[in-house]
Amino acid sequence: MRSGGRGIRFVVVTSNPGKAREFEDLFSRYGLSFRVEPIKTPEIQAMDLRLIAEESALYAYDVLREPVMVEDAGLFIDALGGFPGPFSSYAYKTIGIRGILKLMEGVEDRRARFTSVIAFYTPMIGSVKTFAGEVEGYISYEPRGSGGFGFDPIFIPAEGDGRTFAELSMEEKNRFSHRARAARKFAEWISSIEAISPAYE
Ligand code: ITT
Repeated sequence: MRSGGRGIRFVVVTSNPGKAREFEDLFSRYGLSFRVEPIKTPEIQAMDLRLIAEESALYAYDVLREPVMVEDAGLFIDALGGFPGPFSSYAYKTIGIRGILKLMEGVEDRRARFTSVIAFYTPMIGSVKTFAGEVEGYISYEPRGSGGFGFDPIFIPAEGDGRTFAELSMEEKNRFSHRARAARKFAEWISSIEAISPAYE
């Protein structure tokens, strides 16, 4: 449980502890008031991360009846036509990192990007609000590093120094990751809500 003073109190709903840790670090700079609920929200089958995140937020609100924030993220690989993209969670659980590297064998074009869409909902704001973030990079030829989670050992951010996300500290990853970019937009917005509507809480 975190408590702070800015914006409205909300719940970060994610079953992924790696994500939760990154959000805690990212939001700590904003003094937001939130807690994490390790609930797995069902993900609808859709090609659009925004749509998936919106539906997950509505589901999470139905369960918790408090302001909720969820995130849907995905790894999009150019040479694979954007796969695994919205199916990243499924691909990670089934073929995993090794399977992705296998699909990339002999492929020279290693370009890829991570996308994050954060969706926030409470009935007071009317409809679900979303915030997106992206980071460009490359798929490595072998897994490297033990930090982070998911596909981090095979993703080399273009803005970095050649290390994979899993070779960076969380603080380094949080400087320019897809999640950091979406989280900063969300944090700025939710911090400002109080200013617009002081009676909001
Ligand atoms: P929740 O939906 O409960 O939040 P999840 O792990 O299923 O947890 P996503 O559907 O958003 O989350 O993520 C899809 C997959 O993409 C996830 O399983 C990871 O393997 C991968 N992924 C997402 N963000 C990542 C990141 O920052 N680094 C590495 N892999 C990531």
